[in-house]
Amino acid sequence: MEDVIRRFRLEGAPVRCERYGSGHINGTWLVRTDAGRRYILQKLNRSVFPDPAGVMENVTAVSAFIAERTGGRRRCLHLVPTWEGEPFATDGDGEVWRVYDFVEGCVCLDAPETPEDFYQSAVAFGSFQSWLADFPAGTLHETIPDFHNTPDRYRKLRAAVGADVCGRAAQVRPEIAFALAREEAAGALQRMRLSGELPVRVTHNDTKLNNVLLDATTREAVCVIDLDTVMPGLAAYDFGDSVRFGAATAPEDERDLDAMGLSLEAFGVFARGYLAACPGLTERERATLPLGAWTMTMENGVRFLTDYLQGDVYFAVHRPGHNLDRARAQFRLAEDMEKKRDAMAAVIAGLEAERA
Ligand code: ADP
Ligand code: GN1
Ligand code: MG
Repeated sequence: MEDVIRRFRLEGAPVRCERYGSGHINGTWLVRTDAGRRYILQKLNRSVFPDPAGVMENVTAVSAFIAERTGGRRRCLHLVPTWEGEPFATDGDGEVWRVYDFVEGCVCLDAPETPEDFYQSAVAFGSFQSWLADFPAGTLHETIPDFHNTPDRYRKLRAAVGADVCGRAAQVRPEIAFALAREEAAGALQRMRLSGELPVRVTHNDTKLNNVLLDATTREAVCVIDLDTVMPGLAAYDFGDSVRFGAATAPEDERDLDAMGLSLEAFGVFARGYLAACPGLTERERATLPLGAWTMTMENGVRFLTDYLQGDVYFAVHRPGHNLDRARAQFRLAEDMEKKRDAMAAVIAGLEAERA
């Protein structure tokens, strides 16, 4: 790692390098230099992102577009090039590394500390989508094909159950049955995307609260990070994944399932911020936001369960059974959302009435 960091155009010589953050995909380190500068060093997950050059082209283009659109230095990520002027470096093992300026003076939260934090994250993700409304979507690489193609996620689950490479399927029959019973409903958004009923926009696609930075002092939204999955998608994905993660009453991997549910208050807070930042959503898009929350919750549950069956090869795990805990928590959350479907729709309708 010492060797690779020296290939980037840092200010000062690196003096410390420590693991950082709670992402599930890339390796992330915080680097300090003797000039007092801080940087984020990342090792891109090569099995998740088979085309790293495509990922880096997307990140470069999207960051430049937002920088120009907003004129704010802290509004987007800034890549630090290598001494040769490249956006990333490849080491002797074929691993791909990149460096970002550390965005100073921010907090990155795994759970909102106040409703206002969550509101600000809605403003951040909503603004992100609004800023990218005229981005030439056709130039984006599809960094992970079928990322939010929920029926395809189900196909992968069924294949994993069939292969059962770790012999774990027998012990998770109830979870498999829960998922399969909802397969048809979980495919609704994808069908609406294919039929053209919902417009395809440039979306972030991984809108967890810990993919946004808030100012440490004012607690206002600063910027959206983790741009590896920026691709054409539906507004309901971005809205939905934020709700899944941040409007839940417990963490994504909660083991006490009775603690897991949807906070309708938090749902309302997020919806208010998102609709304010994205005023151009169509009526149909607004109506499908609750479906987005439920679909993203089911989809993540299916993905965690699939990864558990495959032997934990995709998401970073920190304890035995971690992916199964995550799947169970997502399914419990989805079940609670089913009970609160009408209430979620009423919240959206209420916000629309206020705006009219
Ligand atoms: P992953 O894909 O593994 O989730 P992220 O790009 O989200 O990786 O980075 C992991 C964590 O590192 C983030 O949640 C955030 O805490 C921190 N981080 C990433 N980039 C920056 C940055 N430029 N400035 C400050 N913190 C950052
Ligand atoms: C991953 O990279 P990270 O930790 O922000 C995943 C998301 C999941 C999320 C679940 C590229 O997000 O799709 O929703 O974990 N990212 C990728 O916590 O697969
Ligand atoms: Mg992340």
